[in-house]
Amino acid sequence: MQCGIIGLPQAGKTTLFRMLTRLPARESHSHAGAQHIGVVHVLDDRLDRLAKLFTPLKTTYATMECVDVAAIGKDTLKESTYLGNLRNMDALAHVVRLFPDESVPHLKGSIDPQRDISSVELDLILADLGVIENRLTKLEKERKKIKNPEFEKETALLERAQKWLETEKPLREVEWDEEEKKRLRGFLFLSEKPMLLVLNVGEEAVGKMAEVLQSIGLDQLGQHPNSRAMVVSAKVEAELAEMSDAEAEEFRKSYGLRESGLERLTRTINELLGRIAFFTLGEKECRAWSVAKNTSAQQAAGAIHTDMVKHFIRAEVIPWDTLLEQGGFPAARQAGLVRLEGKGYIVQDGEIVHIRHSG
Ligand SMILES: Nc1nc2c(ncn2[C@@H]2O[C@H](COP(=O)(O)OP(=O)(O)O)[C@@H](O)[C@H]2O)c(=O)[nH]1
Ligand SMILES: [Mg+2]
Repeated sequence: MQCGIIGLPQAGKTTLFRMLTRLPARESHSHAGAQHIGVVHVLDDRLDRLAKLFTPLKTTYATMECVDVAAIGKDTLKESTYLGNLRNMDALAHVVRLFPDESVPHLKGSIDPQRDISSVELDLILADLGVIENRLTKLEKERKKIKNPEFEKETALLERAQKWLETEKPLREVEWDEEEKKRLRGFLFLSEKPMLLVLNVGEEAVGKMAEVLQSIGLDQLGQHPNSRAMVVSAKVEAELAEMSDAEAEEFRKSYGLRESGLERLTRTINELLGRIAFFTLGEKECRAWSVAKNTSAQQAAGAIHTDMVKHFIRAEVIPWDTLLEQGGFPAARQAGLVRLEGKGYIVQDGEIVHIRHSG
């Protein structure tokens, strides 16, 4: 899973990236193709609580990759490496500047989140329109040479997408059927990717999600498909990342925050991408695994180790909170709360799944 951090210059992308990956400061981008890739741990309170029962040697969170791409703009969008990097992302996180700070100049001279959101969105839309135009031109030539119903279908679909984009709306808002989705997948359209708006606010607005969203007319965003928004102060989060856990928690409470920015961001992206987590627990390692929704027990075994798919016998399954209530496996087994499931069982978010396998 890869999430690309995009946005205008000086919006706080690199600050956010460093906070997420806990990497020290590094020099800025030399050219538009350059990007920093970092591994982000998907912190999970459920796993922390389970680990307390098992006191394992190691606790391993699921991970995702975040990529700090260069600032988006007319020039960068013409570079094929830059576009290629963006196209390969599973989701995009757009860092929007809301923090006022005289010492940090804004590219467009003023703080106007709605303008910046539309502007970045428009860049994505224009890049997609370019792809569609090229393909339609080629298709037209092909259609003159040979008759193929596939070409007709593709043309109709692309023309529909084109019309939509020309109204300056992103493709992620269109409801496609399964066949259309399949056809579109190969184009890696930028405006089709799930989008998280990361509203980077000043210290005074931390913890005021509803007010901030309302002030910029985004309170309806929750109803848009494939989009989410979160309010964060990259600067405050960067400070929090430097503190001890106890200190950070105290500090966070004073802002009325329950979770760190890292937790909120990874959780929201997983929601956007339809990912769930299951756990494996032992004395050596307690671990969270990230899989797509509707993953079967057998496929889940494959996430752990490819050999386990072939040798899958059954899975022992119990929800994380049930196991916690029981205080461990022996009691849970005795109470008959550990289920045995076959290979077709669909794993649910937060379940502990132990695979029984041969060989
Ligand atoms: N006051 C304030 N400054 C910030 C915040 N986030 C980033 N900055 C500053 O804004 C400047 C640009 O940040 P950076 O992360 O490099 O932006 P990028 O160009 O989007 O990667 C840096 O000087 C940061 O210290 C914030 O939340 N509050
Ligand atoms: Mg940067």
